[in-house]
Amino acid sequence: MENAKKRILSGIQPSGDLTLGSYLGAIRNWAALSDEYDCYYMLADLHTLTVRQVPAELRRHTLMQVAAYIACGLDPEKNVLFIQSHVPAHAQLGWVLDCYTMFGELSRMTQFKDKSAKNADNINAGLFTYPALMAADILLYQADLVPVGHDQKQHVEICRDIANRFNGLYGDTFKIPEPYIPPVGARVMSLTSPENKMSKSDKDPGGCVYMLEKPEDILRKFKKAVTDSDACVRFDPENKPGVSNLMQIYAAASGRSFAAIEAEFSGCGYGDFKKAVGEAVVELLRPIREETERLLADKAYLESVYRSGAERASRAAARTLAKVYKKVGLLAP
Ligand code: ATP
Ligand code: LTN
Repeated sequence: MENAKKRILSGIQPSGDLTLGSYLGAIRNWAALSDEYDCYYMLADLHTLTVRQVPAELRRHTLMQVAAYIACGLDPEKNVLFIQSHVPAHAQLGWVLDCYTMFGELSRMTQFKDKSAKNADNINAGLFTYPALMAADILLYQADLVPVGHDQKQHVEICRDIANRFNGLYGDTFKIPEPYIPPVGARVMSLTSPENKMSKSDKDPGGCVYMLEKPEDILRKFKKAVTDSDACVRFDPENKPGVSNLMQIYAAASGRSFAAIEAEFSGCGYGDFKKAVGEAVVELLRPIREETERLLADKAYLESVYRSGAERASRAAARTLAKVYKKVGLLAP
């Protein structure tokens, strides 16, 4: 067998500055998987075009995200790090899969409903067919596992449905992937509106902690985080969403259990608790920020990483695309 390791693919859109949610919900878990699996981690830049981007900002975010991936511990030798638009097979398979994805199933996607409500003046076809392109991302690499946060589970499920439909029509073509949702950090919520996910495109930057943010700004945001009026540090997401979110963040940043956190702050006000969470996050992010800044000063190195990533990814993707083109009856060039 060519490669006995199971394969992983995942990606993040370079649609803004990465957040604590991107780190705890995604990248940190990716790094932990790189020894055991054959990993492909991409920057989903084509997906960002579903929402209007400022071109120069998109370029800046993309480069910064390459640096951040490496700074978070993704070794470019052990992992294939690449930019989606550098591997044309994504757009090519995306088109084919558009034709095997139903209007009805796309209409049920929560992210489509959320994003069309937020961008009512730009409900474009790409926003609607987004999951078919994401399915192409995954299926091109015959991925076994797709590590994502909770909000992306539905997209992995539709990817499985599309793959099963295609396999049913043409025989075994795609590996059916499984979502992999990490137990800790799968849902980091906004600090100002804890019922919403912390999201890099959030209009309220106060709710969001950015991975490259200065320590004093991080501490200030935690100080202002929304809690409740009962002054008791207890895990109860239903009735105490703000405090429970802070506990999840603290648990993920410090490795402490919820019971240990409750004991540590029993009888204290929220002030001490928020300060401790803020400080733990500052220490968690400090080495990442410093390393990202160092890498951003070395553009030639970053370029060599994403170029070699695109070459390696293209080789794997080309095999699946050729198989699909042949199966659907496109004449070989
Ligand atoms: P956007 O605001 O552009 O939609 P986002 O910040 O919500 O972006 P994505 O790029 O959609 O983040 O997500 C990248 C990965 O990180 C996905 O696997 C997603 O599930 C995970 N992720 C993002 N935000 C969080 C969060 N707040 N908690 C846990 N996981 C998250
Ligand atoms: N839709 C994802 C980003 C994404 C992705 C993927 C994740 C694009 N393609 C393939 C996993 C696998 C998002 O918005 N977070």
